[in-house]
Amino acid sequence: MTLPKIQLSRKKLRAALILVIILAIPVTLVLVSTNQELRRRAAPSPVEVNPLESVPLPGKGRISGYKWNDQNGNGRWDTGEPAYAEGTIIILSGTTPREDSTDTQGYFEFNDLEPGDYIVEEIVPDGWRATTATSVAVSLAAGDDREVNFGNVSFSPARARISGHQFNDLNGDGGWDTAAEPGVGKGIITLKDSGGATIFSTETWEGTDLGFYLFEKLEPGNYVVEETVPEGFQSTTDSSFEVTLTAGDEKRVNFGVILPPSNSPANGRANP
Ligand SMILES: [Ca+2]
Ligand SMILES: [Ca+2]
Repeated sequence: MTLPKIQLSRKKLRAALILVIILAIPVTLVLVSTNQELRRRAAPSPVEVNPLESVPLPGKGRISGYKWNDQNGNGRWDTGEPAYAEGTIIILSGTTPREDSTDTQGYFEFNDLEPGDYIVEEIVPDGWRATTATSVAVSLAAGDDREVNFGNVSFSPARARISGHQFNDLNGDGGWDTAAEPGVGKGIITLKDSGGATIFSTETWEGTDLGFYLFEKLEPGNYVVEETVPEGFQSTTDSSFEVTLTAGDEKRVNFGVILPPSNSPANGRANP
């Protein structure tokens, strides 16, 4: 038996192709929407109470959020910083506190809450310190959906840190006028031991907290922190500083640079 031959004209083929595309559009839209939802959960905004899109049960409200490992301790959830799993979050209302643990995404939630005033509180584990407020007041109206996030950083009192910025010292005075002088991203800062051997080099940040750098989990001792002056710039501070760290210290060292020609004074001023 031979099957009947199906012959389609070019016109019909084109029409069939258009039909397939039209049918595929709603599927694509659903996939995009799902991806956006996943991204929202994976990268929430830090430390603010924001109304979300989803709606709790009629007449009720919801408070949810994340706890994250604020590895650089700056109070913001930066790209690459992981969630904090199994943290404890408590919500207090009158005399009936409720408790939840963060899941593997660092997420917690309190659903179907009566409208009213709540305090959301995190328990900071041993060996960690909070980098955001540990207690946040939330006023919940019917239908409200609020987000509260908590940052924690691992902190051993026996370890120490050195952090700071490379900044564009626009007025060339060697000091960082933070309101008017932006940081300089992609600068290179190097940590050396007291003998001058390089321990580690890092790039200053781009985007949020422009120009920031950090060396953490350092043993107490003597170090040298040194900048590489970005191409085209010259220094308005010393380019190298000796730093002595004792247990638990956090020392800040800022480096000023400026684009010549300018009225910048001679190099070699002391770090403010
Ligand atoms: Ca951070
Ligand atoms: Ca300045």
